[in-house]
Amino acid sequence: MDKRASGVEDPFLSGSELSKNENQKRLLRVLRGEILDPPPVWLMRQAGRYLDEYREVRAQAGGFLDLCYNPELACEVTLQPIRRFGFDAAILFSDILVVPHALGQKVWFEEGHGPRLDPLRGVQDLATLDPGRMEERLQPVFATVSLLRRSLPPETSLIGFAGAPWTVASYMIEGGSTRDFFKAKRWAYSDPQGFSQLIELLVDATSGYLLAQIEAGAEAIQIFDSWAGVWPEAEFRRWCLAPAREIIERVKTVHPEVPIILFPRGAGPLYADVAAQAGADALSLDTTVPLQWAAETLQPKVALQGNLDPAVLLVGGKAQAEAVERILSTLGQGPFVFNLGHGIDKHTPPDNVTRLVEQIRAWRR
Ligand code: 1CP
Repeated sequence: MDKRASGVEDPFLSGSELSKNENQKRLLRVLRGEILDPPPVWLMRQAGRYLDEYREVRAQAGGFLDLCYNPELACEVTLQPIRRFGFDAAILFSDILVVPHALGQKVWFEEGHGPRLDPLRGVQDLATLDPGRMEERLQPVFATVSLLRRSLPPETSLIGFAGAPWTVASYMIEGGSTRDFFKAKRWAYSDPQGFSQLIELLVDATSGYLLAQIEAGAEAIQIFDSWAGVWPEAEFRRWCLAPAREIIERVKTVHPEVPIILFPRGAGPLYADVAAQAGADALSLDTTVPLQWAAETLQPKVALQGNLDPAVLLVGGKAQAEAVERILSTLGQGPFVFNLGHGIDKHTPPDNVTRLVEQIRAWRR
């Protein structure tokens, strides 16, 4: 039987029987190309400040990086949204910026300002990075992953993640968040050879980091290229698509069984090239990607994930129910994971998330 057309789950398997075989976990089944009815659901940034219980642990941890490097507390905040909402997947609690931090760059988080880094100014600063000690510095993250594998409900998949080279490089060069990416782009346009050394260093670091997460127990991987959408086509292919393809190939060479989700946010029509060329099992769609186009152009090649506007969750009610139904009725006909088009906002009322999960679980094709 064509696995893409297999439809509704076997009604004779109870939840506990399903969980005996982890190949039966609902997220993993969809990432391998099955259509599930209703689709699995998790939300980007599902652990975070919109939850009172997160804010409590966050205050207890000290700094944000202290939370990322404390396996017990990082495990606890990863589990909070699973307990509250029963999502089909948990995503490791960490941040994309632990990679530059573990490479030896100074990284800190300022209340109200987001991330800060001591910026790289050019190719001469690459010598200040120390990839040799990265894995050792990231041991607490791998400890969190193992702890999570032992703590999660048997039906919940564990997603590991990393930032894509371009997105991580942008923070390393800009020294924090930016609107225009001019420092990073100036480097890339004026010294593409030097810039490609940084990207290659990050391809190596990220591949190793993801493989170590898998070895610690991550069952699926998401690569976040949150700022992919700021480049013209040629630079998108060179600095976003090619490095993602390289990382995916390296991870798949060692662990072909672990599905990989790629989030090239803002790629627009280039999502089609990413679907055809990156080697990812699934693409996470940002909020602007047209649903029917994605269903026709992308979904025959890869599973899709997305793409509710996080702002809709601020509002709830009828606006939310209608937006969710549009996504389900279009993308739910193929291999699909319900998610947002970007991270959840800290002002989101948790009750709207409860309604969201109820609506998805009640939906049938
Ligand atoms: O004070 C706090 O509690 C800090 C808020 C916060 C949180 C909850 C930050 C700082 N990072 C995180 C966790 C996080 N970040 C997770 C794991 C939790 C989960 O998803 O449940 C993940 C997957 C990320 C990934 C991340 N960090 C991305 C890619 C996804 C995206 O949203 O685009 C990016 C760009 C970052 C950088 C970063 N770290 C933190 C902030 C506020 C930012 C974004 C800054 C910016 O917009 O430029």
